[in-house]
Amino acid sequence: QEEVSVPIFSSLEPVYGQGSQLEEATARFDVLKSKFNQVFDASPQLFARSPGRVNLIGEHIDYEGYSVLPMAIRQDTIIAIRKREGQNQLRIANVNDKYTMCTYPADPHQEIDLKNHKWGHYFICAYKGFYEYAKSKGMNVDSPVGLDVVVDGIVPTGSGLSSSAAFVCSSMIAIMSVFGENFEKKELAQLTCECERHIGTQSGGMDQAISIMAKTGFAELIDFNPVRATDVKLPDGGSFVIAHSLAESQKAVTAAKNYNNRVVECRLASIILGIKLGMEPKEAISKVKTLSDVEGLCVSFAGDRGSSDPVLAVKEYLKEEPYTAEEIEKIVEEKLPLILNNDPTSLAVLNAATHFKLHQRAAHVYSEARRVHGFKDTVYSNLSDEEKLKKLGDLMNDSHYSCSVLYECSCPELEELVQVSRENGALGARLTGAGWGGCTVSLVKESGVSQFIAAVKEKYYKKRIEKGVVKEEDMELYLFASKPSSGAAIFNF
Ligand code: NG1
Ligand code: MG
Repeated sequence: QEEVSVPIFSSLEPVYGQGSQLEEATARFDVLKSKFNQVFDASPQLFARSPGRVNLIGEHIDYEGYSVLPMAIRQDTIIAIRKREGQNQLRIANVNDKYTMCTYPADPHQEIDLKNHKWGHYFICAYKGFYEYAKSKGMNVDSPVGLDVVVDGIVPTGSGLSSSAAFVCSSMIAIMSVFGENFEKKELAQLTCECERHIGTQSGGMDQAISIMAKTGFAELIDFNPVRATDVKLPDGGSFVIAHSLAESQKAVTAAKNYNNRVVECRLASIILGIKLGMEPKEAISKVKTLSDVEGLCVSFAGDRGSSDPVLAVKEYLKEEPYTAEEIEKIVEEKLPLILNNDPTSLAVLNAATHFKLHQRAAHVYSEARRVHGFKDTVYSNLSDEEKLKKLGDLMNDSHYSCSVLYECSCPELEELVQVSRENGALGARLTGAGWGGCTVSLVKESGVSQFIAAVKEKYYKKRIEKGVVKEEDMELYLFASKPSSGAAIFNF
C-alpha cells in the first residue's frame, strides 16, 4: 500500500533500523534534544528528518522536464522544532557550533538577503513556501507565530549529495507538522522544489522529490509535471560507492556562472530550436520554456531523416561555435533580458556571460534523457545481473563524458577521481549532482567493494591526507558504499 502523506513515527527504528545506524541516530537525537533545551530552555514539540541523495543517472535535465534516477542515502538532516505563540521571531540554531544561530522576523513575506548568504536562509525558503502554500489552500495561518528550531545535518555540504534539499525538506516538514498539518508527499515534493528557488538557484525538482518520496531498497525514477516516483529495484551483485573529490561547490554562491547559466543556455537553445523548426519568434518566446517543450519538433525533424534522435535537430540547427548575445537576439528578434522576463537571477547570468554554448548544452540534455531510459530499460530487461551491471556502468560512463565535455560541469579533481575509480574496478563512474566539485558515484561489484575503497583511498586520498586536505579519521565521511534509504519522516516522542 502506497503511503500518501509523510509517515509519523513514535520511535527511530522504522527509519534507522537496528544496530549501529540506530545507535548513531539515537545519539544524534539525544544531542539535538539537549541542545534545544540548552539554547531555548524548553523541549521541542516534534522532530522531522529528510535524507540527502545520490543521483545515479540523469544530470542537469530535471529542470528541462526530463526524468532522473536518484536514490536516497542514509545521511540526513534532522530538525527539532517548537511554536512560540505571541512571539514574532524565528530562531534557528545548529548542533554544530560552526553554524551560529540565525534569527529572522516571523514574517512570511520577508525577502531573503541573497547578497549575504547565511546557512539559515534555507529554513526561510521552507518557511516562505509553507505560508504561500497554506494561503493558496485557504488555510487560516494569518497571524505569524515564533518558531524555535535546532538543526543537525550530516549530508556533506557542497558535495552534490543535496544537503540543501535535505535541509529545506526537513524544515518544511517540521513547520508543516508543528502547525498540525500533513500534506501529501507529491504536493510536498512540488512545494519544496519551488521554495528552494528562493535561495537564488533555478533548480529542478529531483532532490526534493527523492528526499520526500524515497523508499528503503529502491532507487526511484522521478518524472516531472506532475511529480511522480516509480520504484526501481537495482540488480543484485552491484553496489554504489560515493567518493568526495574534496573540491567544494557552493552552488548558492556561484549560480550565475554555473548552475543558472546552464538553465538560461537551455532556455535560449530551446527557443532557437523552436524557431528553426517553424515557430514564430514571439510564439516561441512565450510558449517554449524547456528543451522538452520542443523535443516533439526535434523528433519529427529526425524522423524525416529516418531517425528518432532529437540530437540530429541540434546538429542541424544549433552551431557548435558559442553564440554571442547579439547573435541570439537577431534570431529571436528580442532583447535577452526581455526573453528572460527580467528575472534577477537570469539577469545575473547575462551579466556574467560572454557567450552561450547552445549546441553542446542541448546535445547533453537530449542524450542524457535517453540514457536515463536506457538505464531503466536495462534494469527491467531479461539480461543476466552481470550483463545488466556492465551496461549500467557503460551508461554512467557515457553520462560523465557528456557532463564533462558538453555540459562542462566537471572539474580537475572530479576528472582525476573518475579516472582512478575506473582504473580500480568501477564498472562505471561519474560525477553526481550539480558538479563543479562534490562527489562521484561508482558502480562496483559487491564482492569487490572493500578492495575498491582501499585502492581509491591509496590512489586519490593518500596524497591529500599527507597534504592535510582531509583527515585520515574523516575518510568514511568522504568515501563510502551506499544503499537506497528511506525518505522523509516525522517523529513524535
Ligand atoms: P545538487 O548538486 O544536489 O545541489 C542540483 C539541483 C538538482 C539537479 C542537479 C543536477 C538544486 C536544489 N538541485 O543538485 O535539481 O538539477 O543539480 O542534476 O539546485
Ligand atoms: Mg543543493
